[in-house]
Amino acid sequence: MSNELGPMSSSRRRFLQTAGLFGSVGLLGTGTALAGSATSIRLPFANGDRDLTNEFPQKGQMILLRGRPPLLETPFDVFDHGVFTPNNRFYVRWHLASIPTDVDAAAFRLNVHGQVGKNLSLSLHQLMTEFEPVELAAVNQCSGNSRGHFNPRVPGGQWDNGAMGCARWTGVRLKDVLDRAGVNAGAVQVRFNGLDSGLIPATPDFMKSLDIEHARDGEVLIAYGMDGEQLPLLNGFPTRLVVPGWYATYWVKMLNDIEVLDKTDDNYWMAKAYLIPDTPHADVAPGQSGFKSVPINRMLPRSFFTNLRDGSRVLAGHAVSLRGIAFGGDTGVAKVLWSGDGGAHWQEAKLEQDFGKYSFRRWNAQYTPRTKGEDVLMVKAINSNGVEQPMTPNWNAGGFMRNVVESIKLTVG
Ligand SMILES: Nc1nc2c(c(=O)[nH]1)N[C@H]1C(S)=C(S)[C@@H](COP(=O)(O)O)O[C@H]1N2
Ligand SMILES: [Mo]
Repeated sequence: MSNELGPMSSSRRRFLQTAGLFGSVGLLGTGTALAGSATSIRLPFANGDRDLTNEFPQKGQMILLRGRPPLLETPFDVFDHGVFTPNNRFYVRWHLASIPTDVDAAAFRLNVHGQVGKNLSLSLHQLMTEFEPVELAAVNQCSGNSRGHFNPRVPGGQWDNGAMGCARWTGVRLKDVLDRAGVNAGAVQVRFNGLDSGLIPATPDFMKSLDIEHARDGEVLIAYGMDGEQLPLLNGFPTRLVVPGWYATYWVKMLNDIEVLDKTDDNYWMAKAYLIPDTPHADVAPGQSGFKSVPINRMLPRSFFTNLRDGSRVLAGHAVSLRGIAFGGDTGVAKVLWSGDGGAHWQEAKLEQDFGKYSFRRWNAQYTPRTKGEDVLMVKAINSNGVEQPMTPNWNAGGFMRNVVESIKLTVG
């Protein structure tokens, strides 16, 4: 669902008024949470002890994986509260240590250059007034979401399942901006770069590229709004790319540079990092070699319980509501199935309101545990391309694209 917004003058005005107001906000979390609240959390894998932090600008309580550059995970209970992840609980992931601590919205320019008829240097005001605004609900999920569950373990950010979130992104079509510049014949890819950089020049700048057809598909957005507000600084203020259905590594934040290339991008972040095995679900055996690698791309379907977790207690003979979220990956959710007996029998869950094929979809079901002891509950999503979550998890050395039917063990008393 790519529903177009009506006039947005009042929110645009509000955006422009508040956009310049950031003072210097500290990006260096110390990992201490506010007194009186929980200060730590144990994620469900070995070495899963984490501090909780309230110390990052525009962020509420988050799980601290690393302070600089920040890796902040969304505590999973947040996903029980609705389809859309609140901006102040939305996860944060940066690669490079030098991130602007404030951005002057009035001076900001988005530059478009390379294989184009004319270079553009667009102010935020131009972006917001000279192109048709569109809004799209879409899941932003890190390629490494759930990496902490990989077995054997792999290096990289040891996320639980909270390196994802869903928001209504407001912005303009990348296609419209490229059309204004006029893409030359022979264009092959479009490269995106943001305001962040490494501390030393030798660190490869973070840049990602999309094929020209993908960049011009009308779905990829340059977003300046997130759930009706400006983007939080840590989620890419003032503009970020939104690539519906694709892993978040392409969703370049603080986007200020777009370059149309006449060849396939060979920069480090496309050619060396974020490569996956070119196998179904990017799945290989540990130690396996000799397979072809390709840049990570489309997401897979996933589903989760949000109101119960491993170890929750329920009463025999009493109905329990099950609630959760699902998403279809690169297309919509067709079905969510759940099992109360470890996968022997499956029933269809009720799907709640549809906010579009790239959005989270809430689901619910009723379940009555019969006998005291333990019940293993499972949930799986099937997307509208017929892709179904597998019973055994995929594996690759990068810890990318974790996908498996989720299960939780309940104590029935
Ligand atoms: N400029 C810039 N954009 C970036 C990154 C980055 O390091 N720099 N990281 C990418 C990766 S790998 C992820 S997972 C998402 C995270 O988006 P979020 O922090 O808004 O949740 O941002 C993407 N965009
Ligand atoms: Mo990521």
